[in-house]
Amino acid sequence: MRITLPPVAIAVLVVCSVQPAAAQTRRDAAACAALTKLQIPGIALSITKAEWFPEGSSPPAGRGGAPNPMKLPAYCRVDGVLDRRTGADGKPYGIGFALALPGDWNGRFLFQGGGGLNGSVQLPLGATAAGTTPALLRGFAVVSTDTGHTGTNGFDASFMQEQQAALDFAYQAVGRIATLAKQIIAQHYAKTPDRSYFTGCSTGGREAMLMAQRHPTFFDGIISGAPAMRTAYSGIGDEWVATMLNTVAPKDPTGKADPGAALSDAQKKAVIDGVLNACDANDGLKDDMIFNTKACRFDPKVLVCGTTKTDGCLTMEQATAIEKGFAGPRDSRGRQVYPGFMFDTGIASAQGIPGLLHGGRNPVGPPFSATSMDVDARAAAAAASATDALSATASWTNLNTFSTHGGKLMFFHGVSDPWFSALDTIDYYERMTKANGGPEQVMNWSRLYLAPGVGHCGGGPVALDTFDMLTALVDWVEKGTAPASVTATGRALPGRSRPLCAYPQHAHYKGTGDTQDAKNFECRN
Ligand SMILES: [Ca+2]
Repeated sequence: MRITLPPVAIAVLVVCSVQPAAAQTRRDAAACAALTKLQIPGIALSITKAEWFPEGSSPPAGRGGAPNPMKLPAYCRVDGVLDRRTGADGKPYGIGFALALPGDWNGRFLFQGGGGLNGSVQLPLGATAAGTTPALLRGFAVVSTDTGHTGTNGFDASFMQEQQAALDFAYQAVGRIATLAKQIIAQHYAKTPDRSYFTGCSTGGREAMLMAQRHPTFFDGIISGAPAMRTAYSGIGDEWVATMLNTVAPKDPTGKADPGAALSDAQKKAVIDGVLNACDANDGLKDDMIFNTKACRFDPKVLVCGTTKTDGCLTMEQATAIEKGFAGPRDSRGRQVYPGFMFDTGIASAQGIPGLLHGGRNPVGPPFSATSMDVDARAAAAAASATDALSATASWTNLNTFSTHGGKLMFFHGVSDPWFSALDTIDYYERMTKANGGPEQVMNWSRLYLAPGVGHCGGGPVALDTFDMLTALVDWVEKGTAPASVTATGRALPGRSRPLCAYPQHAHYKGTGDTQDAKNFECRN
């Protein structure tokens, strides 16, 4: 029997077939499923899963999940392993990754850098320096990777004993996953990405630098936050501050320092008040935020107890310990082994990795309890560290292929970061600037933004740690609009906004207008 559709039904069918939303969703869900069979010639690739999530799904919270509750757009999540193998230690290895392919793709690719020692595949979202709208929600295709090993937590270093796994973490995996992700994107959308971006903080910030340094044409725009660029040396810098404070901490009967007890809460508060007293107003406004870091000079000795002892006053020994600790370690020839740390409002923070005034705290291990340090021996060990030699990004400064290719590179660093000193990132930025033709040239493609009060990649009691650097980067890459400043807000200070200015400039209050509003501040030298 022949069925003849009435004209109305035909019209409806035609309308349905050109409805972009419905057609798009169906096509993407089917295309998503097809990715399970994806093979790329010459690559040992296993796709373990390709799952379609309709619009409105909630990502998991917690470690590796979303930073805030949010609804995701429709997307395809592809999970896979590159180079699955049995390691020299008999354990299974491979470079795990997850790639989020939005149903409504904006033509851009974003690589989400890792954290700590990696070892797990985090939710591919692209939330770093993206303000309140992660890249996936904007329509970017986003990839994340474990960089070649699985760890029991973010700091499981056992993989370092396996040669290829160590190489993968040090520098190899990110480049390979970048290439692979672009290939999968090209297969899925039948089109290569128009633009490629990389964002990351800490280890992700180091990986961001790796990309600019070792794969100068892979990415058009890169954001590197608080880069873990030479951990053998930052470890010395962290322990140095703790060691100096331990010299004035109470000791147990065996003479061992009680880590973290060097200063009372009242003394920590007195130090913060003293820092604010010396430095807060230098940016034109007393607002508990120190933007003019260059002009900040604080001498802890001003807090030494006088004839009338107050709760927060310091002994001369305590003041000296703080001063020496923050000045950073020097070897016996007087050479600075790691820069010191800046005096800022977050140095007594109890959030996340505790601030430096907490003394014995160690970002990744048991508290430091030593009361002395052989800086020469430690510096020699750092210089001999093969891991540091292979993974560090502090030395390489020639980025002329990257910049000639049109690449833009933005750095950010919290001034109160207790793990990696913002001064070390400033030092790299200045060396890199010098090596690439000076500030006038380099400001055309690379800028550094310091975030006062902000701890390691975020947090802090007086911090504006939410900023949309990703939009600024995209505009710089795609429209040529260089970002003089990026506006920052934060949950710690509702209603307040400030510009983060490109180093060496800082945000300065203009003298009139609402002191909460970023528009009443300007970038000054
Ligand atoms: Ca201020």
